[in-house]
Amino acid sequence: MGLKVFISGKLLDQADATISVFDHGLLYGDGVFEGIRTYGGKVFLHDEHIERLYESAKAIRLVIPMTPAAVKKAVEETVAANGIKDGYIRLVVTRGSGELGLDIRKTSNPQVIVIASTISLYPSDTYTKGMNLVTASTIRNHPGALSARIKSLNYLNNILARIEGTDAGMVEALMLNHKGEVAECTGDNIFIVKKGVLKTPPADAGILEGITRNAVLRLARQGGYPVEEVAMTRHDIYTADECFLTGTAAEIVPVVTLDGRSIGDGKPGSMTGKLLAMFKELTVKGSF
Ligand code: PXG
Repeated sequence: MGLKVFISGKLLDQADATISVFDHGLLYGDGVFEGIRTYGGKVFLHDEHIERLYESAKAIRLVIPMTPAAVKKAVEETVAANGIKDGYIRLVVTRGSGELGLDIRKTSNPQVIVIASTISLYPSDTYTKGMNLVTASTIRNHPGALSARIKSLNYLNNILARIEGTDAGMVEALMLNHKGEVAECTGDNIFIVKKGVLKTPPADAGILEGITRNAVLRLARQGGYPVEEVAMTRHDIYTADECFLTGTAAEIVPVVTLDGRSIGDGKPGSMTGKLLAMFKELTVKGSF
């Protein structure tokens, strides 16, 4: 049996869902993607993900050969064809196949791929007890070399940092930017709470501007909580009252230690809990 996978206009059996070894998505990591969740069969913050996909594609001069509305429909059809309720979607657009060489003019047929499946969360005690983090020595890509705001198929920067986290026995790792400031984790954005103010690094700190991050900022502002997008150092995290990560897969996960320093009272914080409750309500609604 297996899954039905959408590739460039067709829903194929998983075994038949293949692309060329000459696709530059494989040869050079040349392409863009989105990781999206479904709750109760509804695609969560669908428009936001589609918008970011097209912005990433624009930044790398990749013309997606479908309209945003058609991509949205393909995602919904793939979710329905697989009977996915609470699941995870991987939406990928590759550069297409071409000659061996970097020239994008010698490629054709960008492939639009939709995989609808499930995702394994962090262990459940991560959510109740909180997560431990270490800072990776691998810094985030210099924004002048490759903007972290592009969700590209080349994740080696993040993978190298994640390996350091894994070696330290952790499920995530903190990444700094080229200025030594806090950027984000390898697949999650980071927030702190200090004296009642919710803080997260700004979009220009060399981070992926996460959809979950933006949703949490919006929920906090709607709830009347003071919010700051501000540069921060590890010292700010060590001395914060609360810390948590956000991401499509992670949702909202409390962080209780960084580099062996206990954050706040070393337990998941109350503002983190409140934001998680608001976020859960939003997942039921499906959009703002
Ligand atoms: N930073 C980075 C580097 C990411 O890759 C986030 C932040 C959070 O962004 P969103 O938009 O998800 O709130 C991400 C997202 C996976 C996987 O398969 C990775 C992400 C999301 C979903 C699945 O490992 N990263």
